[in-house]
Amino acid sequence: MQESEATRAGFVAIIGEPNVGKSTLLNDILGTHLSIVTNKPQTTRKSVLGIHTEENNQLVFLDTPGLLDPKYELQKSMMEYVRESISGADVLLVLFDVSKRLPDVKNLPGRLTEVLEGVDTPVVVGLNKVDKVYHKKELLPVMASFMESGFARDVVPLSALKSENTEALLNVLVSYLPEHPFFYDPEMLSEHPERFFISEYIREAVFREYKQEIPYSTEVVIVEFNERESGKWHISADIIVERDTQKAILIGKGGESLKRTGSRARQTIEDHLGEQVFLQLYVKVRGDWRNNKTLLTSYGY
Ligand SMILES: Nc1nc2c(ncn2[C@@H]2O[C@H](COP(=O)(O)OP(=O)(O)OP(=O)(O)O)[C@@H](O)[C@H]2O)c(=O)[nH]1
Ligand SMILES: [Mg+2]
Repeated sequence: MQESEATRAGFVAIIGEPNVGKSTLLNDILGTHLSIVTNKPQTTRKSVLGIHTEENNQLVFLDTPGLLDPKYELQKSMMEYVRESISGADVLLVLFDVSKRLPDVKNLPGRLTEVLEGVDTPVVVGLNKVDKVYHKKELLPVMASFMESGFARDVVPLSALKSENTEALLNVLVSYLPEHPFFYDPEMLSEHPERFFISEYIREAVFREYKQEIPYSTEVVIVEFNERESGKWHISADIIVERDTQKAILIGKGGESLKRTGSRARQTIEDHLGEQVFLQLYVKVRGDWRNNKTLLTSYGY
């Protein structure tokens, strides 16, 4: 980059219903497993910042929790993350999953219209999971209606999973960024502390290992994180659940389930840190933590 050349830089909030592929898209753009992904909705709970720097452009993405009608204090704070991310954004990327149903601009989910009320930031619509759409022509009228209604300035069909059309999406998004110096060092991918990613990778392992309500009743708190000059890094974490019965399920017969979860998480953490890790997990019960404001604050919500 030459000093004299103008740079563009700004914030892109990725918003949408749960499970539409927001985190997968961020990871695809950054070319790394930054934001956790599972096949279950409500995986992302906080905004995850990811920085994509090209020659003269810097896009700072915020991957946000999927939109929902909050039933717990936890979910209220998740939606607060969405609102904050929207309010700081230069452009909004509203993502839809078109693999099962095509979105109808005249009948958008209430929580989406609600969160966008009074917001005049430009919207780019991403139609994700087109790898699952056999008759791609069906997308054309949907794209046209998003444009004609004035909801979107641009519409981009894509597949985050197969990395299809994400380059085109980036070009569109860049066009909405202001001329501005870079916000971050071009080498940086994110700004969260390592502890954040480690707790996320453990939560991802729990989401992948357990069914039904367990993932949703689980939080992860890093208790110890010791970098070592030589030898394995020591990490210990509490897995918080709401009831004794959940604790028993998490641990499993003879501790087998917890062991599997731990080794799954350890692999992801080692890939991320590029270091060998000794990971200790403890399961703790904190009744109704999802509604306990003091606990939620201490968990960073
Ligand atoms: N077929 C297909 N699947 C996808 C695509 N993008 C994401 N997925 C899958 O959709 C599921 C949800 O992906 P996530 O990236 O976690 O979705 P999200 O919108 O971040 O979900 P929340 O954080 O829960 O709101 C995962 O199983 C992904 O592999 C895609 O382009 N095509
Ligand atoms: Mg997500």
